[in-house]
Amino acid sequence: MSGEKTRRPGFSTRAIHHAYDPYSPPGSLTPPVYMSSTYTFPTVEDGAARFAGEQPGYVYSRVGNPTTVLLERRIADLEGGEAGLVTASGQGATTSLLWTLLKPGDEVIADKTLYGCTFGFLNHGLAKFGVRITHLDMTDPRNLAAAIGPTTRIVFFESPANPNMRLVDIAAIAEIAHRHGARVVVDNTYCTPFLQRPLELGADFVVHSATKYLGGHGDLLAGAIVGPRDVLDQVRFYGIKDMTGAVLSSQDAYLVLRGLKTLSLRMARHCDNAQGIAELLAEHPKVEVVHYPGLDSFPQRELARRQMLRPGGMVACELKGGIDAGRRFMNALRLVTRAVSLGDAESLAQHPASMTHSFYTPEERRAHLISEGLVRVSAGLEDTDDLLDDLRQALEAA
Ligand code: 4LM
Repeated sequence: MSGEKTRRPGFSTRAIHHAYDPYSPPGSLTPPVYMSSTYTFPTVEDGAARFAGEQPGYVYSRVGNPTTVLLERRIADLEGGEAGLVTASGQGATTSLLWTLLKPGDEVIADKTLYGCTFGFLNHGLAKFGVRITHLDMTDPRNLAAAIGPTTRIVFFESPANPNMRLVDIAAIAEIAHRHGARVVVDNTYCTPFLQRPLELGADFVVHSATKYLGGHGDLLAGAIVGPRDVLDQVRFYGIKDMTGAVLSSQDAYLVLRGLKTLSLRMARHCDNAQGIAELLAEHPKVEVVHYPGLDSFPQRELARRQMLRPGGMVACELKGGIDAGRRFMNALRLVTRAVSLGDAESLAQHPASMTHSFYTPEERRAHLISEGLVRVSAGLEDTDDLLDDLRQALEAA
């Protein structure tokens, strides 16, 4: 039509509509869940052509299913990447990608603080097969510039880091890594593409635990990778098909598609609740320190403003009485629920040193900046006042 501009739809619209036509027969408003492990070939020749990649179409759900492919397209679109790939868990995303990209003799440089099982995979998994793992404090990009070498293939980090909320300057790290021919992988689980889009800042790959905010309801495990199509094809046809088999089921893919529809609304509420929680904790006499990018006291506040839309839904703190006070505090919680994981409707509290980061030895936790007394709270979607009342009474009991 004359004069009509084509404007790219906004984030929330794309999270609901991208890559699905509800008018396609039979006119189902929501996308169907394809529950089929395998697909038919009209002739042997057609089957051979599909296996050879010469004919479009599905062959077997370990390498693709229409429901999981829709989710892949939607997550890739939201992250601003060329292609997406979904996996059975966040762990499946990281392992499938790195098994594909690395070989013995390569080096991975990772930030000091990583989710416990990612740390375990690198140091107890990849290292066993001749990949060198180096941990650096990437909050200062100069540390990467000093350490990166000719065998460095991958630079890997989370921002904010789980559980201590340290931020990494994605653009600065990507610039250094690319100068040396290394690829940058960012675990964007804590932010989701609604709050932070690492590919737009120069990263090469994003990985997710879609178990968390993307799914959003604590009822599934899922993961995702976003990046260049040629590499993700290798991850699909080698990393997942042959190495990990970490395939997402179509039913769980459907649930993540459903979760994505409300992602922007939920993230806004998670951020509101986390800000309220962080401010309450910061003012409380029993609290030693609060780590939350939305507080003026947060040392990397300026970087948070630059690369995150809002400060996110995760808060970490330490009580004045150390881990004993932290245990009393967590055991006194009534509404905030004691559990690992994050990004659910329910607010969750956990103790990283004895739970999510117990894969590290106590010495490793010290070296990797994970304090024994740290308490982690995932702000849920409840009414802020109810959460604050619960935290206040638990702090009194601590
Ligand atoms: C937790 N986290 O912290 P699956 N990347 C990040 C994560 O936080 C996690 C994964 C990957 C927690 C689980 C118990 C930054 C998980 C791994 O759990 O495999 O979907 O994601 O509480």
